[in-house]
Amino acid sequence: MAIGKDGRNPKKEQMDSHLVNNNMTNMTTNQGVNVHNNNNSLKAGKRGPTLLEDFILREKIFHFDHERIPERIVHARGSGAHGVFQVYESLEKYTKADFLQDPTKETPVFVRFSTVAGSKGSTDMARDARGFAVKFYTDEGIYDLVGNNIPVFFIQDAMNFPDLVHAVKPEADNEMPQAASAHDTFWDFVSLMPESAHMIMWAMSDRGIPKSLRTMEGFGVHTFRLINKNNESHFVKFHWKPTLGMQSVAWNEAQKISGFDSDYHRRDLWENIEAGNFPEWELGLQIFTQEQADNFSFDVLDPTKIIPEELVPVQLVGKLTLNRNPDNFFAETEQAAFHPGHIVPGIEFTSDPLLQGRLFSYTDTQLSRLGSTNFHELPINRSTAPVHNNQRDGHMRHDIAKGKANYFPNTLGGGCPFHAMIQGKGFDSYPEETTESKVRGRSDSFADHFTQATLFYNSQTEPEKEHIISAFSFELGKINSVEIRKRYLGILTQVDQDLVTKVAKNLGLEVPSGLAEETLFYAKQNHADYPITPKKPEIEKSEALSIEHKKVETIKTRKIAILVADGTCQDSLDKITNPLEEGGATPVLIAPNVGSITTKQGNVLPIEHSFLTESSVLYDAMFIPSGEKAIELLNQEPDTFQFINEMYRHCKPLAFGIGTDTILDRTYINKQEKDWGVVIESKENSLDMFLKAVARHRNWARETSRKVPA
Ligand code: HDE
Repeated sequence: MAIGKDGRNPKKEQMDSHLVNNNMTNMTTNQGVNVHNNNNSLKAGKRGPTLLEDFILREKIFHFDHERIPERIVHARGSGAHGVFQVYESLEKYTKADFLQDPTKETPVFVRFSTVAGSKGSTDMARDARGFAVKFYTDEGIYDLVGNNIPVFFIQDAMNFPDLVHAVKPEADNEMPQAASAHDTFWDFVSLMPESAHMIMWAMSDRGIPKSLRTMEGFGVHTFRLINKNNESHFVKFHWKPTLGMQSVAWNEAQKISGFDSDYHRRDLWENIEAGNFPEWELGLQIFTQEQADNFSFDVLDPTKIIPEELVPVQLVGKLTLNRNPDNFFAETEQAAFHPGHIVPGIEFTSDPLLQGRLFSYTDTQLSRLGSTNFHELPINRSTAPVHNNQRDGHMRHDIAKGKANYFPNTLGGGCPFHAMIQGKGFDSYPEETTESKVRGRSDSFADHFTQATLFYNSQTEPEKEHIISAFSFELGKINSVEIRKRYLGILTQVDQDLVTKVAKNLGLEVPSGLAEETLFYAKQNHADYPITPKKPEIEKSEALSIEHKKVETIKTRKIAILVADGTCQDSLDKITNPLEEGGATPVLIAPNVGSITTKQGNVLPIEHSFLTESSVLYDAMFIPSGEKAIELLNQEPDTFQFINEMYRHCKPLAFGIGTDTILDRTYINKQEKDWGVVIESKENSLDMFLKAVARHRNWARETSRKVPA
């Protein structure tokens, strides 16, 4: 059933059977009646009233009136793609899950990425966590790994989820702001919930503004279990590691991208898949035992904690490749229904109280969104493994169940469908012991809220720390309540002294002596002895937590703006664009206007992008080729300087061909300063220097050494 050696993809075949192609067809009503005039309604005379009997008009308007369904309450804004997953080696030692056994087997997948807080039409570039939901169509049924790009969560118990979401969504009275956490209700809530401190550190870091969906990590967040054939259990944390490494943008850039192209991430994903640059992630597992878990300084059931990679290394066990865009956004991406409770034999839950709450929510929410308990029959949600049971009827039932016997046990249906009786088949829950009394409360092993927030901060490079300081200063600076600002500074006093001092300075406030009274009041409701003395952490720093430390230097799929005009020198242009293309980057010509330019050598080059339609923030690097006339023309364009200065401000590589000094001298760039990201063509190795700079990408040092306005 999974993709076989013959290349057949059962999920694609299943979906293809629902495709509708209008090519060379007559227009019909939904009842299949041919329509001969789709422009005019039926009237009593050409200037008379429309007739109620016009069933063609009525049907068309009726359908249109109901085209919208409710958007997801969270993760409304999303983009999806199809692909495959393949394991490197059998994981039978740990799990009996069929799709993790055979390295020759490809399992079809559908992945949906999302922001969390914004509405369906909101910007991709909000500072937010990103959803990373993977649906595996396995031979044993659907497995959904519904994760985020941040490995921890704001809260520890599902009970707080509706409050968290109410607080971060636009405010209740005026529905502002859209897709942003920089407002009073959010910071009011998190300032009273110190358990959110660790996740807030991640959200305020560059992880909150990924460059693309292709360059972010994914995490299952909770601790899950893997169960093998002998019914032995190991704990597991799931990771997705992008093969292009992680990349993020600068906050000033993110805000501008939102204006220039609010579909920035969606477009990037779509265009790269269309171009054959298939995004890839390796599946990473942190596998550990009960004994290891018992000895950690934190509780593995607490979703606000990571397991540092130094304690349990991430084993890379397989690859996810996205290789096909959906045919129809609504039918596939919008109607996809994920659920952490969709598991297959060999993978199980733990008692993480956040996960337990999720197990109710995800089926329930599909009812208000998709309108029927039969949402599993929609093509994107259908299992490729056969489905047989006695669940029947309901709105929009598609399957036509044969026979009389719709109950179990029965004899009239020959006892079918049977229990899966063959040993090892069928889902059988791991017999975890549960002996404690019922209690509405929280374990004190969840009470250390700051050690890992500090670990995260300590693990960042200096520029990354500066970005976190700026992000807090921006977000807290945007809120109206000074009381809330002060209260949040109280939380930061527990994370890092330098961090709180710098943020307080930016807010014009004193550093408080510790947690605010209100914070303590609420925290004590969960832990009477709050704040507790934390256990000594195993490590103080983890390089895996820093994007800069883990970045992969590559020019693959980078977009390079080439500023050209009539008279651009073709040789100078080719010298850069050819090696860029060979390395997998995309050079894009940008000129004062669209249409075409004529090069110095007389070639006519088509121009699809101008300063009017493009902005520097949509590109990774830029180059201005030689050519006297072109340089003169570009010198007359104020946008040339806006483009260069902004590129420079966002710490990206810039290269200048011979003779471009008259442009360079009018920018904020100082030619005398040493900067590996500014390459002025003069030496033999300029090309190599530029390619290397594009691969290294951001010279964050500029943010402190040479601040420029743009
Ligand atoms: Fe979700 N979450 N969530 N969540 N979540 C939804 O389900 C919920 C949580 C995540 O692309 C909803 O179908 C509760 C953690 C993703 O369609 C809803 C709690 C993580 C997506 C819901 C959490 C996630 C959702 C809204 C706390 C990371 C988008 C629409 C108890 C591991 C999936 C929907 C997609 C979507 C509930 C916490 C990830 C309402 C109650 C932690 C990626 O059911």
